[in-house]
Amino acid sequence: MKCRVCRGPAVIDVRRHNANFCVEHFIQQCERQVTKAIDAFGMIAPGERVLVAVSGGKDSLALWDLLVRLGYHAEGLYLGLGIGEYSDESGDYARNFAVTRGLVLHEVDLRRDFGYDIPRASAVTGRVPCSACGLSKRHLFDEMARQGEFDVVATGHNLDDEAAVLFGNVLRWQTEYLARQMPVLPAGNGFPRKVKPLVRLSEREMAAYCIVQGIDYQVEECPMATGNSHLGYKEALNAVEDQSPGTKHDFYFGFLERAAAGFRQGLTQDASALGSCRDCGAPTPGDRCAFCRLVERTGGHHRTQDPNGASPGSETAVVLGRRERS
Ligand code: Q46
Ligand code: ZN
Ligand code: ZN
Repeated sequence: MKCRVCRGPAVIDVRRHNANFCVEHFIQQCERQVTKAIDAFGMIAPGERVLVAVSGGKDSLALWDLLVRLGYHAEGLYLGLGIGEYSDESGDYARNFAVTRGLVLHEVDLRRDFGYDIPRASAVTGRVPCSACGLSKRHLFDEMARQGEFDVVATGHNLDDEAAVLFGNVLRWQTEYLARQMPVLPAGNGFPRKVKPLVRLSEREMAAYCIVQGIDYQVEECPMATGNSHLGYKEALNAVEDQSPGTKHDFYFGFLERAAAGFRQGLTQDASALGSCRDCGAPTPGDRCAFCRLVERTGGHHRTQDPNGASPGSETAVVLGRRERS
């Protein structure tokens, strides 16, 4: 197996590109795919401040690493979800990555800062854990982006994730979701832009990227994901991809190029201006945002005072390493 670029010994085959790469040219290939996604969808402009949603898994750490390599100002935010050992370990991977590279990692811990965790939120709401988890993540990433003056929040969703979500949405013709399934959600109404720079790279490539770059990551998946229908969709798509490499890419990018605009036309736009949550100040159509209502239902509390003496309501952040402002 020879590298397509230099003919040296290859370490990975990427069947959908019908190509093999050595370490150096595989890293370049990953950088090129991220650059291509960023440029094609206008994800990040030069000089913008990027907040990376860091879970401690391969995708988010590879994304952070790639953005920094490409010269972006990228800081991380890790959320402690309180999901047993999984959370303890994933936090260690995120911190270790930041410390060894001298990057800034912000940290919010649901139990410490708000007095609840995801298992408790799931129990009191009677809904699947991912529902309270998604709500908490969206709220806290948006809040950190506002308070830290980040222009954009970047998440590590890769091609397999996006194709699986698309597959699920198509199977049930979830037209509202199809209208919103984009690699970029523009900023608006007090919310930051959301981008997915890994959409041109697969899960396998991200695992390989971490290995060749010496990035230690949490290999275990979240235990709460068991039974999640997306895992089944991924398996189904993998079976098709195996037979016919490139199908996942064509499915997802074909949708973006040829079908997504049609779904967006049917989207009902709510142009009404949002007010501010009376407890946390987040933009919300009601009096209090969904996150503050969730915290109350769990018997939790508002953010605890920053031990470093920052003003109430400001980010309780553990900042590691060196802070560089560009
Ligand atoms: S962390 Fe949270 Fe995921 Fe775990 S509870 Fe569900 S949403 S599965 S990416
Ligand atoms: Zn090579
Ligand atoms: Zn609120």
